[in-house]
Amino acid sequence: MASTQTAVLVKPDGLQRGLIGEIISRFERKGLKLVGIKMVEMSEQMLNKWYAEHQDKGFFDDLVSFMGSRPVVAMVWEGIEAVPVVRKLVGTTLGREAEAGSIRGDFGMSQAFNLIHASSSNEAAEREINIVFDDDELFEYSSALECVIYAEEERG
Ligand code: 3AN
Repeated sequence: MASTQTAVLVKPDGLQRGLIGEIISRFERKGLKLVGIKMVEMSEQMLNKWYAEHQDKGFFDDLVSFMGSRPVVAMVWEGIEAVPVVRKLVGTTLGREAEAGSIRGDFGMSQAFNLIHASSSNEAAEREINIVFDDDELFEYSSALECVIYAEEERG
């Protein structure tokens, strides 16, 4: 099975809450592979592209101004079915209803301040990765752990 990539942003509230290490650690422990990471202040132009599907929603202006208010930590994680795996680890949008054990379920109470963004599809992941990362900021490397994380037939 082929590995795919997904984009994650630890939002300004996640940074303020000191959750960067906790979040990275959860993805590492799951068996996902980190292939890109950087701290970035998202410009209005980047955010308009990033949240294009929400531009008609009432919360759009607040969302863009919140996401641009402080830096975010952007990451690209890789693995088999990385998009749904990461969405599951992140939990549903509203923190106070998110499943216990998920990042939002364990650390969040809010809908607007829900700590983290994760791509919702492979197409969204490709688009989002291109907004934040240049090609030379993404890394291909072999992971020493891969042979114990996946069975041989899964690695293909
Ligand atoms: P998710 O991040 O779970 O995929 P989306 O795509 O529905 O959620 O929403 C994108 C972002 O917009 C959310 N992460 C959240 O910060 C914000 N948002 C969604 N719904 C609301 C709302 N009703 N009020 C304020 N902010 C919202």
